[in-house]
Amino acid sequence: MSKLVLYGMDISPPVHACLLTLRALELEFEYIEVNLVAGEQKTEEFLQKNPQHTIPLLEDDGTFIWDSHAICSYLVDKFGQSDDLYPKDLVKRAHVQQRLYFDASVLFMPLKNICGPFFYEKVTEVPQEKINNIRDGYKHLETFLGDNPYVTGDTLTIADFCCAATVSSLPAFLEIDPEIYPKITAWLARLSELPYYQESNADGAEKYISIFKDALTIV
Ligand SMILES: N[C@@H](CCC(=O)N[C@@H](CS)C(=O)NCC(=O)O)C(=O)O
Repeated sequence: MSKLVLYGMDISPPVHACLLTLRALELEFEYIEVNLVAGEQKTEEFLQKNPQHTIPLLEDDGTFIWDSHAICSYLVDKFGQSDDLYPKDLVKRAHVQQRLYFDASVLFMPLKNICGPFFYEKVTEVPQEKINNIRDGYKHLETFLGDNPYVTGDTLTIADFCCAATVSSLPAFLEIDPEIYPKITAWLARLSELPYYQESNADGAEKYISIFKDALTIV
């Protein structure tokens, strides 16, 4: 059995996606905290492991994999007892991948584009356009969910973990109004029933949101 190490930080949404996947698969792993605000991702030692200086970073017996979407896919492919969380069927897999890319680009980048300047340059003014980008992501996700319990249909997959990890932290910048987004609201409530959800995602998301409470001005 490989020795897995996850490098992360408690408030990082993509780290939460990896924690959800690791715990769904009941895998043992070591967790190493990387303090981004202190710049620990830019040390020579970390850059050797991930020159893109991002967390999450997974170490599996000397192999380093970064980007939460790549990590979650790898974990299910390598260690999953079944392919439920990341189907091998080409069409089903394509649908999961579409949602993963949607998370990486449409959902996550608007979050990073606000929190990066806040943490590293102490920027507290947020242009309305950045909030509009988050709203666009909510609208698409609400449509994708339709009448399905999960983002790709009837089955829980890593696409739910990745999208939920981001979306549950985005209320730091834009509330998810249950009247406007009933499907997203119900989906997050459904995921929150997973036994490992609170520890893997909700605690960190609550902490993330609390950091931004009353800290930003939309201009
Ligand atoms: N698409 C990447 C995003 C990773 C990312 O940007 N992580 C942030 C923390 S949430 C980070 O490491 N920021 C530090 C940096 O970019 O230097 C993923 O899903 O893993």
